[in-house]
Amino acid sequence: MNDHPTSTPNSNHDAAVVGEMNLRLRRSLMVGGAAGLAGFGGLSWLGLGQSGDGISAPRRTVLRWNEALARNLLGTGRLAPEHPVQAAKDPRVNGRFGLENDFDPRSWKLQVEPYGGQAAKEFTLDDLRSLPRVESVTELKCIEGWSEVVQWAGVRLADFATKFSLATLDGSPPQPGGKRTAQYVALETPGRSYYVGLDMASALHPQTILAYEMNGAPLSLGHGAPLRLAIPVKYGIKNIKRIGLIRFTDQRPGDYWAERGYDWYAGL
Ligand SMILES: Nc1nc2c(c(=O)[nH]1)N[C@H]1C(S)=C(S)[C@@H](COP(=O)(O)O)O[C@H]1N2
Ligand SMILES: [Mo]
Repeated sequence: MNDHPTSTPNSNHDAAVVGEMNLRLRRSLMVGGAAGLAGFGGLSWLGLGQSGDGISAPRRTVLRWNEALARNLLGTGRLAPEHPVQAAKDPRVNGRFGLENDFDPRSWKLQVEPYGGQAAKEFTLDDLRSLPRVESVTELKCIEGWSEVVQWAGVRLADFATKFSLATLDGSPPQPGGKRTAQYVALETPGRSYYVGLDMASALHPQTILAYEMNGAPLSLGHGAPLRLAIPVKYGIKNIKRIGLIRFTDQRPGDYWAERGYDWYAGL
């Protein structure tokens, strides 16, 4: 498996990537803003001004519009396109935050902090392999402008959470938006050099996979061995490699790239 480094974690790289991301974010906000205003008959509507919550009316509309868009994409039955397995290729190794340190996959265990302050749990790769295996061939889309079709194999994050009662207070199956279900999932590399936060609807999406194989082979270290996230309803930045910890929580988790100017949601 090709494993050549294409990005080095240094400040020049950081600055370049943040610059590019800010540009894209500004563009997407402009598009969102225009669409939000169009629905209200154009700029004359700007005159409506403030309402009680201190957010100006046009801005509030954009927020609502973004929420509505997210709900549409995540509504029941909305899947990211699946591709024929023949279309799958090895993506470049992109992003090595949290992969720098010496690491022995054999002594790795997945740490989990279940919802509602239940005792922390540990899982081995065999624990994960004992759950139903799913395969999915989806596009990995990097915000830097490239994408690749990749075949993933592993276990649905939803199946994992359900089987071990990780995301609800009473052991019931998790429901996004449900009263007893955690609102967010935090995922971190061992040592937390890289970390992502997910809304529950995206985390429980049927194509969101804790992956231990890529393109028919165990993950290489560069692609996140022994376990990474494949989440095709999000950009590449959320597809965290080398997961060390998963936490189910109502506190919106920190997110490496969101803290560097990029959109926290990062959905497609
Ligand atoms: N631990 C970790 N995971 C990460 C990153 C990273 O820097 N560190 N980069 C992300 C980004 S920006 C992308 S596009 C994908 C790339 O996955 P790949 O290297 O398997 O192609 O990994 C994501 N997961
Ligand atoms: Mo990326």
